[in-house]
Amino acid sequence: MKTKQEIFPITRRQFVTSSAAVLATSGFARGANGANTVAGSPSEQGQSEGKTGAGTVRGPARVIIDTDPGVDDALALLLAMRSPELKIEAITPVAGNVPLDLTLPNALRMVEIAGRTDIPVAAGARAPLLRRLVTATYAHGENGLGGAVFPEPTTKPVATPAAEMIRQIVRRYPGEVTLLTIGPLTNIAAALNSDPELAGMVRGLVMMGGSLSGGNITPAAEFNVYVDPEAARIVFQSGIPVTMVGLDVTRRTSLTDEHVRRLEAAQNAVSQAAAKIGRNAINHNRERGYLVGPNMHDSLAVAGFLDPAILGLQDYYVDVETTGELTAGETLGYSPVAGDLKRRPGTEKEAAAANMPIRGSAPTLASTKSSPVLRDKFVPNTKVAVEVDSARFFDLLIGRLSGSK
Ligand SMILES: [Ca+2]
Repeated sequence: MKTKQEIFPITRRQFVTSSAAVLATSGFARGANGANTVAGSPSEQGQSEGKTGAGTVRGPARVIIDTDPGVDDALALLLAMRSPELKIEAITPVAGNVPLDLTLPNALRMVEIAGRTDIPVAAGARAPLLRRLVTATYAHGENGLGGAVFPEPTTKPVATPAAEMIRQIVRRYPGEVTLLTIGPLTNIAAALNSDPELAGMVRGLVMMGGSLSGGNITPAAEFNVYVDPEAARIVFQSGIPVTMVGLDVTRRTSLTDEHVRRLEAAQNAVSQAAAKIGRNAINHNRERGYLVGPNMHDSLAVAGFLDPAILGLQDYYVDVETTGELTAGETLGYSPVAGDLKRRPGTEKEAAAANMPIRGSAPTLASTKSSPVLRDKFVPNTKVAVEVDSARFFDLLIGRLSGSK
């Protein structure tokens, strides 16, 4: 297993020094496979080994945030805009939780609330690549913000469409830009489709999306991947180093009344807005009788990027079911160290090389394929978040939003 820090451009040292908070070394256990790398070396190594040879990146990490606000998107955007470790090159709303006619103004509202109208907001796709849009108003309310009402934004989006904006920014800074994707992956897939060389220039992609432990819109699929499974598949198969922050960890990030009280107590615009959205979302969930949530899925992906100690990661080969009648959007994770074909410690490498084929469905009689084997050996394409330090996450989220960290 490789460790998470390699994929994160922000080193621990940068994080600690750029944060007002003094962060104690995480004491939380990493589990049996838990390679919790000591602060410093791996991430700094990863930093200097940028895959395009762009060299060591100094200062804030360049990111593009692709988003469908969305209750948890709104808080994730506010968190990101309050984080000096990030240089947000653009925000690119996409249709998802609610239609683009709402996600776009909601993103602009967040930019205005955070006083960050310097960040370009570029309108993205109105619909998935091949499917009709399915929204999640059941979870996010009709306006996407849990019913929390804010004034119409006066800021306008830039003229460039999102996919083209993503393409231009990645090309401007080859090897430097990390895509933080917290919505369906339509915009990213469109950008990759428009430029075959683009994937090789992206530093990494940290997504909120997917699950190896069941879905939240169908028993199989997590919402973001469900909405546009074809786009997600393009991303997983693109060669971009992907970090998947899925339901396996995000369902352990339930926002509580106490969190909202702490936000309400802080007297600043970001904190007050976050509290209002959080309060509405909690009430929305209560009224509908949900047992859990609202989970701060998207904020966890951003926070895990800011502070790698929040997540424990494991290497997987991940692919997406796109043709299932009941299962489209399911993410499948193959690994020689997980599941029923798990190998003895020390033998994973041989297993991966020799006898861990990536296997799909058995061929049908009508099919021209004769074998179910898709790949004859295990090659990881994704680091999947399998562990989370929820307390550390909420310390960062509430701390940043309330202005105390
Ligand atoms: Ca989202």
